[in-house]
Amino acid sequence: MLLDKGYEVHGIVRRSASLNRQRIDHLPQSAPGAGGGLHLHYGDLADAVGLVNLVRDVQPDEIYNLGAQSHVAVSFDIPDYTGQVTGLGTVKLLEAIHASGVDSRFYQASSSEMFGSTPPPQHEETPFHPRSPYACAKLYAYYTTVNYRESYGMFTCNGILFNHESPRRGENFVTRKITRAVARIHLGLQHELVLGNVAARRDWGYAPEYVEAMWRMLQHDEPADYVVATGDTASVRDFCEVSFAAVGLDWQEYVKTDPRYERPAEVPDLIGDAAKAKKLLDWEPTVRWRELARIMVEADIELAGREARGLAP
Ligand code: F7E
Repeated sequence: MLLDKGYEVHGIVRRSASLNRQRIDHLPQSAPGAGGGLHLHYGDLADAVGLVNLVRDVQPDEIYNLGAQSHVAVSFDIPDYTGQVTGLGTVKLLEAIHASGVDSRFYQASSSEMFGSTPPPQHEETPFHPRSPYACAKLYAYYTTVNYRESYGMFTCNGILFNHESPRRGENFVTRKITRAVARIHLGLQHELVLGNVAARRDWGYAPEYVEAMWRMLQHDEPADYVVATGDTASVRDFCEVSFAAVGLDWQEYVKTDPRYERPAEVPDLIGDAAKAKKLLDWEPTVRWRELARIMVEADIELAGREARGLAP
C-alpha cells in the first residue's frame, strides 16, 4: 500500500539460515542508495543498537511497528522471547526515535487480544484483561506508546486492530489453516482438519482495508489510539461452515478437534466498535467475514492447484 502511494519503504528483515520472504518476493527491491521503492535492511526488534543506527540513517517520516512474536498460542511456549520482542522491542524502537531526535510519526500495532476476557463490544475506553503472554506484552507496548506521546510529545498512535486476514495470512492462524485445508481437501491433497476451540468468536476483517486505517492514523492532525474492526462476529465453527460450503462440502465431515490446539486461557468473544475511526479518520470496512472466507478459499484453491500440479507455490 505504501509503495502504491509512492513512498520509499524501508523494511527490516531478521537474519535466518533459510530465507522466509515469500510474502514480499513479488516486490522489486531498489538498489542500495537509490531513491524510492523498497529497501530491506537486516535488523531485529531484539537489537536496540541496530534500530538506533537504522532510524538515524534512514530518517523515516513514518514508522509502522508491525513486528512481533504474534502467535498467541506459541506465546505460552516462549513467553520470555515474546515479552522481549513484542513488548520491549517496541520500547527499543520508540527509544531509537527519541534518542536519535528524528521527527518520525510512529504507529504501534496494538491488538484486540488486549481486551481478552472483557465482554464485547470493545472500544477505546473498554478495560483491558489480557489472557496470554502475547497480550500482556502487547499491553506493555500499548502503554509505552501512550507514554512516549505524553512524556515527549511524540506523534505516536496505537491501532487496536481486531483480527485482520487475507490470502497472505500465515498458515497456522485459524482462518488460513481452515481455508488452506478446504482447498487441499477439495483437490484431494488432504483428508481432515484438526482444530482446537471452535466455539471462540472473532471479529474478522480484511487486512488490505485495515492497513489503510493505519496509514490514516499517521496522516491525522493529532496522534491518538483507535479501534479498527468490522463490528461483526463469528465463531471458528461458523468460519468453517462457510469456507467448506464455498466448495460444496459439509465441514462436519472433515473437522476434528484436539485439545492440543487449545490454549491455557482463551479469549472467548471479540466484537470491535470502530466508531471513533469512522468519525475521525473517515474509515469504514466493506468486507465482512463471509466474503473474507470466500476470498481466502479462492486464493488457496489457486495455490493448492499449483501444489497438485507439482509446481512451486
Ligand atoms: O486464533 C481458535 C483460537 O490464532 C483465533 C493474531 O494475529 O489476532 C490473532 O490472534 C481463534 C482462537 O488468532 C485453532 O483458540 C481454534 O480463539 O487465528 P488465531 P488470535 O489468537 O485471535 C490478534 C488480533 C492478534 O493480535 C494476533 O497476533 O481460533 N482456534 N482452533 C485456533 N487457532 C489456531 N491458530 N489454530 C487452531 O487449530
